[in-house]
Amino acid sequence: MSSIPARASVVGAVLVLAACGTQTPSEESGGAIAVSANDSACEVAKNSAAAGTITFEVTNKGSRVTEFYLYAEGDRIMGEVENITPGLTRRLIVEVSEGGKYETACKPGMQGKGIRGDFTVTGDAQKAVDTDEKLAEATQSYQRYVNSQSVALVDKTKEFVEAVKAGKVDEAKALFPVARIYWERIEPVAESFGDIDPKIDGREDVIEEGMEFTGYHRLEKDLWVSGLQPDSNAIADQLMSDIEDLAGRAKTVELTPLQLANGAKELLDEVATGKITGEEDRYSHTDLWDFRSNVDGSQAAVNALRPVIEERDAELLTTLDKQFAAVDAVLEKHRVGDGFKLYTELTEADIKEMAEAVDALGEPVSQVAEVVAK
Ligand SMILES: [Cu+2]
Repeated sequence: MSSIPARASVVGAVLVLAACGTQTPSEESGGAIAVSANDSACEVAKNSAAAGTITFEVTNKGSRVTEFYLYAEGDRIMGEVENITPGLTRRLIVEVSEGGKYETACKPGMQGKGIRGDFTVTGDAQKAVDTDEKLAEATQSYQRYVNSQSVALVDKTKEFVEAVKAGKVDEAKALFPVARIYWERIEPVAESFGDIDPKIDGREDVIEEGMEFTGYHRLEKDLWVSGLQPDSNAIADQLMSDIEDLAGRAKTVELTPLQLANGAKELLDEVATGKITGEEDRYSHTDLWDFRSNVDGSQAAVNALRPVIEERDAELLTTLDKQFAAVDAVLEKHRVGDGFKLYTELTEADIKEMAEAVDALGEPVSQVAEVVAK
């Protein structure tokens, strides 16, 4: 998850993700809206835009890693770019077909609610999926993926939660990374629903943000560090109901093709900031399971868009396939049986190699949104 401080700088794995600010804004979009972000300000050059495809070009002029978000009501994420390191410019392309009130946010240090600003979208626009059959098919195909993953997520989380509640610690520990596979594959979808993500996947750091520490990672801490607590069962029940809530909403979610493209990139940013650093599963060290799942989810979104990318930029598709295969090769080196080595068993060289492969994949994946918005 992304609203929680990620230790982007530990173990020397500071990743400089490829800048996509070198590309020129598409003519049709009437140019990008410049966003100047620093450690205490988030200046958005225009606070309104016509409905349709909206492009933001975010430059981090501060000293901390930042993120940029466009929110709809209820903090539903319309789009986000993460991991914007100081000096970097990155673009966010979103499709907003409904006029109304939205909010922009920069999150210096990648934490908290961020520096918010009002953003108005005027008029209404036709949805891309209503005018382009290939884009419509892409979103339907991804929708099927989300549905199948949510079904497995509910099943596996139920097994995990039952083991916790029965006090079967070893069984619960074995099920923890398995249940999370389905969660990590579709996490950007959860983020599009608003505040559900921190409840399910927040780290202990959420306490500093005034939230309760619940969900998978709270149970992870109980299982690996503190032992089951008097309220572990209640936390387990809550996790189960949050997951069921998510799965229910996932059935009817309507994603735009750009959300697929942005989600594919977000998942890789999650790998860079959360998994390669060992930050996410800090008690169990099962980060490579999450890593694998984030890459799977990213590839599923790219695969759904495949016919569109192939038609518009066949060369990009070749590069994507090559870089996904390269990440697979690096990751599979650390496979042990059905699972993976623990994060603590990796050498610095292993981590560096993984970071570089993810970095090299992030570059072409960040171009998918440009191609989809064409
Ligand atoms: Cu996560």
